[in-house]
Amino acid sequence: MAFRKNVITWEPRKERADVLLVYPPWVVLGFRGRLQRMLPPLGVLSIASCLEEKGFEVHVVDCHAREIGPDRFRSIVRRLRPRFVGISVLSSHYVPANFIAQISKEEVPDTIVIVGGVHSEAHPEEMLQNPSIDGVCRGDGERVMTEVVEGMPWEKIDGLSYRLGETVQHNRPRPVEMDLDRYPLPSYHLIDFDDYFPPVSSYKALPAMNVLMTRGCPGKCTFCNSANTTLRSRSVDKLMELLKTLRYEYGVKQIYFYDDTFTANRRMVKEFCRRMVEERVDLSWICYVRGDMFNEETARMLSEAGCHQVLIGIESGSRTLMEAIGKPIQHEVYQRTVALAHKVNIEVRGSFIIGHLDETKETMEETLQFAIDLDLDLFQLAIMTPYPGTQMFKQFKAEGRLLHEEFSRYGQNELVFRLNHLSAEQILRFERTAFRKFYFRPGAVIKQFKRLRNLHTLRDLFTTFLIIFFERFRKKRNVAEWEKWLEFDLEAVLNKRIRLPETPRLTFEVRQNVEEPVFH
Ligand code: B12
Ligand code: SF4
Repeated sequence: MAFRKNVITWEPRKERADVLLVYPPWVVLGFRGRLQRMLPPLGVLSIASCLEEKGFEVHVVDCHAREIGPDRFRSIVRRLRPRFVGISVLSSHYVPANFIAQISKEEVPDTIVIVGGVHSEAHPEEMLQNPSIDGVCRGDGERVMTEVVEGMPWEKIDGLSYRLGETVQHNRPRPVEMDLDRYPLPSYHLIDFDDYFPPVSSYKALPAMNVLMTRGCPGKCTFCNSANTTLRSRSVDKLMELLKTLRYEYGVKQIYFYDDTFTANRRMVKEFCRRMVEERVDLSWICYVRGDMFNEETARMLSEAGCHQVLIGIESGSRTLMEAIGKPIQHEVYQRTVALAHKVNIEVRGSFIIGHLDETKETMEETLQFAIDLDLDLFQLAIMTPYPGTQMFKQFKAEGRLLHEEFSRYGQNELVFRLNHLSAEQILRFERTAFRKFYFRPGAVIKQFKRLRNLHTLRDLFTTFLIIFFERFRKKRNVAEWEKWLEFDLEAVLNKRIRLPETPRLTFEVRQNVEEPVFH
């Protein structure tokens, strides 16, 4: 059976393209970054589909996945001459995103540049200090971007921030869209599936693609942008339609659910799993779950419907530290969850964080020991990073704990704030040895060999080994061109007369259903 293959040319169909949507590169990769591979940016594809529904010509450039440097990006903009450029910004994209805006304006001076995404909406004033950025979208971008491109007067666009002289105008917040079916399905046809690959050890079959059923999370974790954001979802009907398109038109065999907490809405999960079984959609899939949102019934349903791995943010082995970050889930709950998953042949990837404010040598050892005792299949370790938009960022900034605000270095592989008891060196040293201690135990080695299913998993295992032991592996790429993204002298272009707010903003202020607008 021949499946659909998208061919991306970046040639405008008319004299100039209507919209260019850009996903910036995340350049500071470091040790863990080299293990991280990407699936498409779903926010960008969702905005694209809303614009296409209105008849606009949209192009997507994923600088990260395609490893596009500034020179190549410049030539793409020159060719497309877009009327509008939209840029998605996470904190780690901060410098390249500003550079992308500047290149776009240099090449097409009359283009309108809008940015969105969790970093921009937490720091709209900072983004608007760059004269090449015209507007900031706060919250979902589907409607905001469409209204901008349709030419609606800016003062009428809810959720938009922009410059008025040297002040920043924040329009009213846009009510959170509760029914995600009101957004068309993402425009997967705008990307080349060959550019994407799921993370190491996260798939059973290939090709793989990512999908969202819900957005938002009821959790209250102080380090997470999704904390307290309103949970909303697509209908199971629409989700099934999407999965069948990916399976039977594109030949996708593996799905990676990007929902913050896939099992948060039990009723939907039940309905979805029932439909997967009844309609015999042969896809294997994985999802994120919260340790305390998983019971025996859920485990069984997920497994029958094709789920073969769950990723759980366990975070720490220390109860005190867990309480401090707003995730007071007991050890016993995690033990039960892992056992339930294993009982139905679902693998568990446990994700942990070290470098908590009150971390000590003992608590780091507790964390590693807890991971080992849980008998996890896969182990992930990150260094605590307070991201803009989180409670933790707000608190640490107020306490003067942040060592710097160079957001390109907020990649969870270095320490960016002052701890109470340990130095950065102590954290990094522990991080290096933790991987070896976890994976090079006889039980863990046997587990990894048992996981080998095909050439891909063998290659994954080999790559991981090289990185853990030699830290030498580097993807083939034009490194010099790629690293040029960070050479941009952002400070030189920023207009510092635009004042920044005294208190940092929180993500849930824009992603939570609130009666009173918070942004005025
Ligand atoms: C899946 C996921 C991943 C995947 C894939 C990421 C990807 N590029 O899609 C993987 C595992 C690879 C990953 C990696 C990382 N991730 Co991640 N990830 C997520 C997660 C759980 C879902 C992303 C998603 O698909 N969201 C759903 C879409 C629909 O929402 P969205 O992207 O925000 O887009 C909407 C709006 O923001 C807005 N919008 C976005 N862009 C634009 C552009 C314009 C023009 C407009 C108008 C609007 C707009 O409109 C969109 C549609 O409504 C989010 C949490 C979350 N819920 O978003 C964390 C999250 C984005 N990740 C985060 C982090 C920190 C990282 C890493 C740095 C971690 C690390 N060191 O490994 C890397 C960075 C990778 C990178 N640079 O892309 C943080 C970002 C924090 C921050 N302030 O930057 C988040 C928010 C989680 C958290 N800690 O709270 N991640
Ligand atoms: S860490 Fe997980 S559970 Fe906590 S708020 Fe974020 S997505 Fe929700």
